[in-house]
Amino acid sequence: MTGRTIAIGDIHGCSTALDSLLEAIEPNELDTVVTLGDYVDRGPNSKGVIDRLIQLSRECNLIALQGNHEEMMLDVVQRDQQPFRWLQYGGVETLDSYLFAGDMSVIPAEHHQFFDSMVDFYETEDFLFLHANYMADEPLEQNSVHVLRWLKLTESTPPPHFSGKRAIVGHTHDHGGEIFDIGHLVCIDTYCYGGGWLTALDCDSGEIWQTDVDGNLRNRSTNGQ
Ligand SMILES: [Mn+2]
Repeated sequence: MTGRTIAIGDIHGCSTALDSLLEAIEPNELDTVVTLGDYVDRGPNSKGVIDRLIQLSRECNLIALQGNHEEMMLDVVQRDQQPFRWLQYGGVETLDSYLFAGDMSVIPAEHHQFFDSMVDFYETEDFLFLHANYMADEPLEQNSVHVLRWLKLTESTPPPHFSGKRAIVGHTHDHGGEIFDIGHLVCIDTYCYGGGWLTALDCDSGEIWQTDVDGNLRNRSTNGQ
């Protein structure tokens, strides 16, 4: 018996949405869950999101990708860089969630272990998973971090990847909160923190789960989707 392969889009501190989403999905030890990055910043409880993802890693096979927001955070909390850029892009909310009072020791060792476990991409027989974007004619391992973590689909929408695999990505949110699906590429960053949804996609069956920032599950049978 093989498990499901489920991708989860940009969470951005929306821990209540994540809790409800996982309650609906009920991941088990046979399932692979690929979180597409951007766990922290902007939303209300980044610390709670990381706590829940650590718990999730004990419930299923969790593959956690690194988003550009984790890169900005780790530049500050692990690499001692100037905080201005990160704070401008939502880091203030993240530090608040850790009850930051001037000392980075508020970030538990377990969280650093989680951050250290993040990968830049994940690939299966049928799918490519990455945070932001890809170069269609290159294997993912040759793609730059700039492309994989930062390049918006609005700057460059790639043609099908040469591997023939379908790409599942986040990072470029739709202001209307809807999934962007052009066949060879699916973006499931549906803007939860800004009034949209947190989206999970079962990549093989096409089943979709969505929750809002308050944890309400979207009823997809009555909305014509
Ligand atoms: Mn991003």
